[in-house]
Amino acid sequence: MIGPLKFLGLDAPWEGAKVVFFGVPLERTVSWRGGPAQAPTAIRAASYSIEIYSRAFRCDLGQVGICDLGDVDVFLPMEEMLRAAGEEVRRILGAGKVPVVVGGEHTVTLPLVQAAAASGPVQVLALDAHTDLRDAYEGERIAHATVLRRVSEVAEQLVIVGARSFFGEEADEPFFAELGEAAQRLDPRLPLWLTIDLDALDPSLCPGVTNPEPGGLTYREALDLFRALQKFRVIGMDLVELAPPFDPSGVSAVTAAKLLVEGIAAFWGSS
Ligand SMILES: [Mn+2]
Repeated sequence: MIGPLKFLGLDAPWEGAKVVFFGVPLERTVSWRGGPAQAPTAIRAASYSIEIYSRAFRCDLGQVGICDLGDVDVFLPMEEMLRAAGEEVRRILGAGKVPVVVGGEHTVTLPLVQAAAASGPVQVLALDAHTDLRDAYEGERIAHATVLRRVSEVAEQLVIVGARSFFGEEADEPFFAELGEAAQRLDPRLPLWLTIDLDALDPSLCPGVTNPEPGGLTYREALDLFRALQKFRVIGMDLVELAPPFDPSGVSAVTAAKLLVEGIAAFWGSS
């Protein structure tokens, strides 16, 4: 017999782990169609269909030391889910380890960045089709559509790549960068948090998201970006907004799992 699903089937003991994986199945402020609550389980299941070796970054993830803590309790009120996620990140960073967090809706990124910023200045790179820069959304200041506004208030710097859905004149905001200029915009002296909203990718390769938007990044472009980020000190990452019910093929969950493999290999695969 074997235990519950673990990301990539890997579960190093906490003591020796370098990367600590957990899920935040939050789904409370979605605006069109749901599903992100199912994402952590879907990503773990999909991870069983991919190899743990990254050819792109020449790394065997079996050697990295990855432990999977499971998920934050889905039945908690939203505020408590967010608080629990932040506390977990604080504990992981405090132990000198790397948090890799899967949502859930994009709102989960806020407590993660807050936790990272608690010990010093941090910069954030967001991959997102949407700007998520509203000040409030349906009366709420903390929601998936406001999350990057709130992050921008906590982070030393925010850079958004992949945005192609704007709600007004916010295109003039200073946060947006083209794929090729993202690395130049970041500060090499500051620790970096990477948040990946899967809708940044083109919906042809990742249709199972809450709000798909045509004209997105290719998988290879995402890997090129990871390569460009290798010279930064990436201290953690999250991946959000997978909506498994909207992709009966399951390929979106596989894409999500594979992207996590490549990210872990690129940023924490050596030394
Ligand atoms: Mn988003």
